[in-house]
Amino acid sequence: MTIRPKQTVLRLALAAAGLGAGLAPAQAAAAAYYVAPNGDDSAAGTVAAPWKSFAKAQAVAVAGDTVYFRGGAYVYHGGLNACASMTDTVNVVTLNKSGQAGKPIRYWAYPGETPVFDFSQMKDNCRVKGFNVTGSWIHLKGLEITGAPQQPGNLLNNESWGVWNSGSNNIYEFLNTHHHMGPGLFISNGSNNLVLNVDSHHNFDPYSKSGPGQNADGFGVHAGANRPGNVIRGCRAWANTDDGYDTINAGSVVVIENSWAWRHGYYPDTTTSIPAGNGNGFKIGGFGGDWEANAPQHVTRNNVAFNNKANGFYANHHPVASYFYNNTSVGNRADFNMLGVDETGVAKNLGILRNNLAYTGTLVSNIEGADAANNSWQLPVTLNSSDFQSTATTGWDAPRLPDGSLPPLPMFHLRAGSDLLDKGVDVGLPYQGAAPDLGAFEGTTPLPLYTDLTASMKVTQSGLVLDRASGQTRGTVAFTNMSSATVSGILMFRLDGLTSGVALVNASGSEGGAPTISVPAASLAPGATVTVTTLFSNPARAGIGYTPKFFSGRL
Ligand SMILES: [Ca+2]
Ligand SMILES: [Ca+2]
Ligand SMILES: [Ca+2]
Repeated sequence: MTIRPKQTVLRLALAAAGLGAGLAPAQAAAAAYYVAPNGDDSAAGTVAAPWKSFAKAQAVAVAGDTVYFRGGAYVYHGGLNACASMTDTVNVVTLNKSGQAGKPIRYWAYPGETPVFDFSQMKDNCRVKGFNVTGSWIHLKGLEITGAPQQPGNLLNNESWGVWNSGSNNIYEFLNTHHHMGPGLFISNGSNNLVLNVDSHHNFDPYSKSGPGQNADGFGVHAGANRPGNVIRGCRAWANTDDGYDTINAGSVVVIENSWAWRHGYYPDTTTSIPAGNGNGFKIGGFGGDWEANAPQHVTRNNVAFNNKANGFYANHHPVASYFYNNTSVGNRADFNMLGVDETGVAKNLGILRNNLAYTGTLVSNIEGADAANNSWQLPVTLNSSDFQSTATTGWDAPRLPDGSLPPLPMFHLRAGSDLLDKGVDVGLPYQGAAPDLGAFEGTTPLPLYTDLTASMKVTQSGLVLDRASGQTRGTVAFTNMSSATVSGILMFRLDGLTSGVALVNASGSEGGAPTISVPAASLAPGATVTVTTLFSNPARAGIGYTPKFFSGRL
């Protein structure tokens, strides 16, 4: 039997007296509204009586407000407008109402739940924008977005889009955008947009007129001149048929950092090349081979690309040298390809490369003449698997941490004793020790590879008891191994989504904002139980809720 614990709230029978005393005088408080798949747009929009549609939420919410979407499927069968022709575009969720500076309109997943916006059932016979964000100061967080379709038999268009943006100052955070017939997230225009901790994967446009797979990038940023400040950070792109990240035709600087890209240019989840799919991890700039004046020097740093069909990092005929700092590129056809173009349209190698690490595959291509120094291929270092804590190319799609940040994985982190340590030069990025290391990850702190074994555990939580003397609340959580295999390694209990204001007093560590407790057992045989004590401080006397997760880690 497998028991998967859900969010559990253990409520204490505490008097609510005193709550609210001492609050500041009434001010124009931001409102919170709620939407649920089984809601009703004529309801009050409260947690008890949620609305049903995004459109209703947008009609009511104003700058500073937050709309929470409950978990479950929001399935769309048509767009807001009809296809005027087979080459028209229909929008499904249009966000055209802006927030204000410091007061965005937030459309967030309800804590601990996953709302899924599913466009795959649409039959509109033209292009589709799943999310059409034309407003500004909008913050989307925690949403899963999938299935923006093309229609079989209509080969008159190129891509549809999962999320399409033309506004500014928007935040796209902790989204999972996937299985679109076109890019997962596409910044067509606008400035100062932040794409933070977003996953974009398995996007494949089979019915594009330019060829199947030619247009499905994980992320595209293509805003024109005078559109500064677009940033991609902490993102992952994989198994998209075209490129992972693409900034072709971007007329302003795009910063891409702390992001990963793998397995582009193939039919998703295969190593079968899709001929029209370009297959670069990071395609940085370019204007279709043309030289253009005032081209931006993009910034690409602390990223990882591996096992892409074409290049890990590619200058794509860009007219000026972009910055490539502290990237790790492994097993690509060229790990770094700096093919640029000069004013006369002749190929010229362009790029400013420092502290990059290229390992296996073709290390460099079109590098002669580029401004490259202190990269692994230029230094008297010896690269082999013993430089790394792990060279695994699977497991990179591990679940994100509760706050949306990337999972801490050991892959391509350096091992103590590696000759790649401190071999870099100072490029203004933080570093440890005498000098920056080569590659995307600084330092040698060992990272366990954790496996989530929660599904194998029966979890039994006791009631919580308040100790009036200490003011602390005590409980126990018992984990019973329901699988037929012994569980061993570094056993860890993580409390995801702990109620705000509540602290775990006896935490032994934390990950991504979630406290952890070391499980007091070296192994757990089938049927065996281990009991962990929890101790909370709860000054606001809220109900204490969290999702228990059980992990086994290996160094
Ligand atoms: Ca592309
Ligand atoms: Ca070495
Ligand atoms: Ca260092």
